[in-house]
Amino acid sequence: MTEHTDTDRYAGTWVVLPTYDEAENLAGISRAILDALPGATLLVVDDASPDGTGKLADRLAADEPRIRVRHRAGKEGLGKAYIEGFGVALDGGASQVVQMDADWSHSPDYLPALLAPLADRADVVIGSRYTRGGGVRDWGILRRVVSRGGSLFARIVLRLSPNDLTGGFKAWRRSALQAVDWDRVHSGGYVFQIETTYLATRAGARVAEVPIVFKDREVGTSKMSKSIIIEALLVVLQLRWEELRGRGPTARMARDGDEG
Ligand SMILES: Nc1nc2c(ncn2[C@@H]2O[C@H](COP(=O)(O)OP(=O)(O)OP(=O)(O)O)[C@@H](O)[C@H]2O)c(=O)[nH]1
Ligand SMILES: [Mg+2]
Repeated sequence: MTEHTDTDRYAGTWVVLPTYDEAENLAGISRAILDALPGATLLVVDDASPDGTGKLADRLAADEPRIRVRHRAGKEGLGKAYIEGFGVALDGGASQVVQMDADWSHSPDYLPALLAPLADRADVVIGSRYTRGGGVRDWGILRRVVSRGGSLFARIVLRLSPNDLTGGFKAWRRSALQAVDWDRVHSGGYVFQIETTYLATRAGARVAEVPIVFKDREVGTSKMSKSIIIEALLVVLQLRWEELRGRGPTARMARDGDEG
């Protein structure tokens, strides 16, 4: 009866999948996610993709009750899509939530390993390229330096312990999502990943890393640009500045056994 056990095991697990022009990837990645986590709920958050990803998601959801779709009016960036998606998952009763990309960069094969530390030792788990056993495939030297350097910069400036702060493959306990003060998030774009790990850490969440090998997208278009890098540097400095001025986030994490 392994099937039954698996379903029980991932009931209450939600995977939030933001999409913008992922029509070529969505059907396959959705199937792979639900195969990896049989009892889970998959929430697609689509920002009115011009390529019809949202309509495709509706068709998939019509045939598969584990798939839900949240349509947003227009492209507002990854961060806004995630904040809305996390809210929907919490309202839906999620006990743990995964965030991941729809372009196969984050292999669904890692999902069980990513979730495992939530059972005991972590409140947030980062799928990490920069821990032993992790890595990147198909990236040129420039992209490697930017990603690695960005993580290192944020790690030093914000005094955080994870090695991979810019990756977007993460798992959250419900209590960790609830502990983050989402109104504090500055960034709509990619620095969102740094910011959320920072906010979770300051809120009192225990953060763990598990190794992943990141694969570059094969279809669709990349959105990395110079302005994204500059935004990341400025936001990291701003977070540190606010903290030095005594206006940083405060501990809000409820521990098991705490009241409330
Ligand atoms: N809902 C929504 N999803 C987005 C938005 N921007 C990106 N995404 C999705 O977020 C995930 C990560 O975006 P990517 O474009 O793959 O970002 P990346 O991995 O940094 O860059 P490349 O893979 O090189 O393009 C993918 O599933 C995108 O479809 C957005 O504005 N709204
Ligand atoms: Mg990508």
